[in-house]
Amino acid sequence: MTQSKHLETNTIHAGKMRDTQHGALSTPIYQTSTFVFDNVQQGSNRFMGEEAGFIYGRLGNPTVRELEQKMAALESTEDAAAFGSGMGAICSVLLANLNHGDHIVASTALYGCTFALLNHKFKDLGIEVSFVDMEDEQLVRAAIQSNTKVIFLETPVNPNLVVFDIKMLAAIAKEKSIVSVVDNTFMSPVLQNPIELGIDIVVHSATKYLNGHGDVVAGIACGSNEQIQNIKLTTLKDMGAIISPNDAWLIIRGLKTLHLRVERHSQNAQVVAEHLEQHQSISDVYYPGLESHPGFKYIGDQMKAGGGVIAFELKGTFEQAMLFMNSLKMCVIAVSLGDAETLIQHPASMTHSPYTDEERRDAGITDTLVRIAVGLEHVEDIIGDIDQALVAANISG
Ligand code: LCS
Repeated sequence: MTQSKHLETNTIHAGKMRDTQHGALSTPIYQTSTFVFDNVQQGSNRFMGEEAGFIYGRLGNPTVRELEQKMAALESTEDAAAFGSGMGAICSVLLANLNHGDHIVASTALYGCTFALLNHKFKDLGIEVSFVDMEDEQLVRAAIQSNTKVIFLETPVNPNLVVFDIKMLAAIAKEKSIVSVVDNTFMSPVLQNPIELGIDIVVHSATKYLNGHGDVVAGIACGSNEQIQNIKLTTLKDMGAIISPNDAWLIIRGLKTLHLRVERHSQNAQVVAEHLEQHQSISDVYYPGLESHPGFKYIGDQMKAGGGVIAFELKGTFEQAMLFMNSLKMCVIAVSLGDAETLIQHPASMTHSPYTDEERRDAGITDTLVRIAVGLEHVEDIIGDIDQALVAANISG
């Protein structure tokens, strides 16, 4: 495996298997469900772990393995496991580290389905959950119990872009011998490396920036050999949320341009956020790249830039906010983020609809909040489309 200290090189070369048979430059797609053994003894040895080699598609695949090794290098850790969705990764990581009677501390606002998993399903399974404002160290410390096994957070938070102090939270987790997990989907390894800041496991919805082209749903978990082995031998193997070799290949291809795409997403978003902030029709803009944002102090140290997602509130009514979105001509109304196309959505009725009204209020997700995942189009076209839609919605400010 060729590994460099430069992420740009690793997105292309790290984990790369060499096709010794034919010399293919592009990684072969091993579209197979099972692997043929030379004899019974070899099959038995592989099952017993006495011989390296592939066994069966749910237990591993060479194309998937390349993606995993590449992601381990990009997140500066030992190993990774790939999944069929971000939720598959999150659920598998958490259930590998939590049992009935254990407790997890999570941030108040999270992606809607992560929140639903913790607040609904885990509670039903007898796993205790505390949601805390992780900006406040004392609240986090106060939430920790003798049975706390995991701290879980997203930063920046989906959808309102709150930023947490990763180093501080990782230090608390270490001190208390709790496994720390960060969802790094919004930043990608180009902008943020939680493991270098002391976090144990990083998860991603690979559906977003990692793949980057809006044609795959997938997830990744990155961590120590011990952690990944535990996940692979328990929840990945037995719950089976695996990625297909074809989707792994698409992500390997997407990763080759990860740094270029994420840098441009972030540059475009910075320009759009600055434009929105001075626009008379907008009351609030939530984007960590703006000096006015409380997360701005983490830029440079914890995160290299603000990323590609912005949330904002219009000055008009709820109906005008909907009219604004319906009036866009180039930006499309769609959930997800990290794609070439600029995507706009309404968290309260879409990505964060699993929250009750009260839970959404507690998490700071208002009914008029709009989230825009800035794409790779020319930034003048993105701003032009937003401006004409604000005029069409008759939001005067
Ligand atoms: N974590 C974060 C931060 C996410 O934004 C998402 C999906 C997930 C995990 C789950 O990943 P998936 O299973 O979809 O691959 N976020 C979405 C969003 O904001 N719009 O649509 C999906």
